[in-house]
Amino acid sequence: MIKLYGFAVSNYYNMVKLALLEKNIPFEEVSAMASQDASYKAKSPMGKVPCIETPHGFLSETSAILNYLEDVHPTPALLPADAWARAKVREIAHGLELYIELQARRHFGHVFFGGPKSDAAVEEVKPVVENGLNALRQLSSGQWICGDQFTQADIVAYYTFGYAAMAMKAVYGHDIVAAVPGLGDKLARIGARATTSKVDADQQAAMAAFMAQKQAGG
Ligand SMILES: N[C@@H](CCC(=O)N[C@@H](CS)C(=O)NCC(=O)O)C(=O)O
Repeated sequence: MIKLYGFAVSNYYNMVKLALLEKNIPFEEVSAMASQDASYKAKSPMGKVPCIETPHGFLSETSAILNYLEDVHPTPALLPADAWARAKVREIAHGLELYIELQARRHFGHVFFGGPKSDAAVEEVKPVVENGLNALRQLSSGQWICGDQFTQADIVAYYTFGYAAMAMKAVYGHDIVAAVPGLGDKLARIGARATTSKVDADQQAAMAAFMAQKQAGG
């Protein structure tokens, strides 16, 4: 059985978890924190969360994991059958990661963990995210993020905007969901799925436990 390493507060972890649930793949969750320890890096070479353990060995990087799951469990499909349509899903998902998630993430330390605000990040992040939002506005069509099929693009979008929207609002007062027409409805549609509700409930419980531990000085 596949083992999913990480923790439920992590948005990347939740992308993989949602894909596993959507595909009805049995899996076991193994609690693990991101770490530069050699023992964890043997599993996830950059020390990041998540990674999965498969019969073949360990695999890290969320997009690689999503595509592996698609290859070994093609149904229910999270990518369209047509090669061009698959590429368009990946185009959106990759853009979301590079130009929205990784940019907004530069503010996470400050917004979520009370760390210092970086002047360089304040200046540099906004224009890249604006470009990312313009790209999404241009590429997204249909009732889901990429067309009329629920795909990897929905999974990546949902767990990208969850934290990125909070961070961008906190730093710039900018509502990046409202900035893309129809995006709020699409995210609500994704969030209403039974699978997503399960992942979100686990995320909220993990977040509450994390905050309680922090307040207790842990
Ligand atoms: N490129 C990685 C990013 C994963 C990532 O950044 N995970 C966060 C937790 S949400 C993490 O491990 N952060 C700790 C670190 O960057 O050292 C992926 O696609 O899986």
